Amino acid sequence: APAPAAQPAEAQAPAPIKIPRSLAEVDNGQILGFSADLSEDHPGFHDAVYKQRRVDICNLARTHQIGQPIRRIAYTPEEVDVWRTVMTELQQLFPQHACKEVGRFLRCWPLFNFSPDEVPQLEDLSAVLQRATGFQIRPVAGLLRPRDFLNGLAFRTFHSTQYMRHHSSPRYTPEPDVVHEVIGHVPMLADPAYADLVHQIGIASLTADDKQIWHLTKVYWYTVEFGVVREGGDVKAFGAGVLSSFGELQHMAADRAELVPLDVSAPLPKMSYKDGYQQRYFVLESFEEGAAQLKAYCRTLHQEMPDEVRAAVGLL
Ligand code: HBI
Ligand code: FE
Repeated sequence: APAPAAQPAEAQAPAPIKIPRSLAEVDNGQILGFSADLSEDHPGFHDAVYKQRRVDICNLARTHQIGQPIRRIAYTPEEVDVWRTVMTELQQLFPQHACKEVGRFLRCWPLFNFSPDEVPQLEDLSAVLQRATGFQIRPVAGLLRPRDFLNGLAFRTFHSTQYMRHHSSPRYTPEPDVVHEVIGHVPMLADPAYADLVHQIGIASLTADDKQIWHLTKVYWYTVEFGVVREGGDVKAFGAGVLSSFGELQHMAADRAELVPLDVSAPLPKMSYKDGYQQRYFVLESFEEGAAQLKAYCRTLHQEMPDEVRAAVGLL
C-alpha cells in the first residue's frame, strides 16, 4: 500500500501579544545576539578585558530600577579616546553631509554640552530630554527585541546601551553602543516634532502583530536609523546609524550605495545588524514628506487599538 502522505505540521497558534500598559511592563531583559557574549566576528571577540568590561556595564543596566538614577560609568582613558575620535571626525563631516533638518536638531546640541574629553552620562542626558520633550532614557544591556524596544517608545522612553564600542574599530559598530545612542538618537529626541513622531511609532507597536512589528522595524531601520533626505542635488544623512558612524557617513557621501525612494506602505527589504555599510539607502524627498508617510502608516495601526491601550499612552 502507498505510504500515507505526510501530514502538514499543525500550524502553531501565534503566542498572544502581551500589551504593556506602563513602562514597567516593557520587557528590557531579553537581549538579542551580542550583549556581553560577543560573536566571533565582533571586533572585541579576542579581547578578554573588553569582554569583562561589557559584562560589568551590562550588569549595571540589568539591575537598574525604573525611577532610580542611571548609574554613572567611570569611562577609561581608552574609552574616552574612542569617544574623542568619533566626535572629532563627525564634527568635520556634519556641515557637508548632515541634512539641514539635522542642522535644526543640532541646535539641540548645546543643551547637552557634549565635550570631546568626556563621554556623556545617560543620567544627565535623560534629565535634559525630560525637560525638552518628556522623553527619558532607560539603560539596557544590549540590543533589545524590536517589539520591546518599540514598545518603550510608546512610553516616551528610549532604551540605551552604556558600553563603548571596541577601540580597534571606532568608525563603525555592528550593534548600538553609547556613541551611537548619544550622538545619533539623543539630540534628535530633544526636538519636539521628532520626539512626537517617534512616540507615534512606539504607540503603533503596542497592538501590532508579529508581521506588523517586522514591517514597523524595517520602517524604523530605513528612516530613523539609516534614512537620508534629498536636499538640492545632494543626498544628506538624518538616520542615527549614519550620523553616529563616520565610516557609514563617508560611505554615504561617496555615493556608492543605491538610492531608492521611500514608500513605507510597500514591502521593504529585510536587513540585519550584520550587513555592514548599507548598500541601499531609502531617500525622503523632504523630512516633512517622510514624517507624513510615517504618521499615516502609524495611524492605520492606531485605528485598531482598544480605548484602554490608547488611554495608557495618552492617545485619547
Ligand atoms: N535595542 N538597545 C537597543 N537600542 C536600539 O537602538 C535598538 C534596540 N533594539 C531594536 C532597535 N533598536 C531598532 O533598530 C528596531 O529593531 C526597532
Ligand atoms: Fe539606533
